[in-house]
Amino acid sequence: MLSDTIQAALNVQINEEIHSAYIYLAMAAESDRLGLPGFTNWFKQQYSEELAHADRFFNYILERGGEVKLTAIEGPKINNETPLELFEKSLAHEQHITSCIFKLKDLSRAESDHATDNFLEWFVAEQVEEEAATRGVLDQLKLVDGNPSGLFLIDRELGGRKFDSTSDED
Ligand code: OFO
Repeated sequence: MLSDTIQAALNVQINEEIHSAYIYLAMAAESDRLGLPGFTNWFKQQYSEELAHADRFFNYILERGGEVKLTAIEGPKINNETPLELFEKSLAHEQHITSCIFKLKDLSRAESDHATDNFLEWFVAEQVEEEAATRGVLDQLKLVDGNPSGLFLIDRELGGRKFDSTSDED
């Protein structure tokens, strides 16, 4: 049985994950506007991954006999960004999500909810991966410094990303 406090916090995280998906979907559209199909693909894969994260929280709440309470999703604030800005914002956003996960961890420990604490372990590891992948692309973008040939090569590389929903499982 989930406490009301933990249940509310997990529901907030469903909103955070769908909000993340929404942000990456906006970034995919922005990349398409920039004529970068590989970036568009990368953000679309990221969008799918975030929806899978939301699903994990959804399923966990139900598994614990809790109640899912969905709330309004804030609109993404993406407008006329450069590729570099898109990845700077992505990294800042992932760092925000990491802090959300850490706060949830602290809360589950404070409430002695060992099951939730254990459930969140997957997300702790996932956030390390998400930040590293995003930082990797950001570093490459800084290196090419807007050079069109460099951007072309990065775009080609990002076009190869494919989200594997089965690898998102335990
Ligand atoms: Fe990007 O990890 Fe979920 O939000």
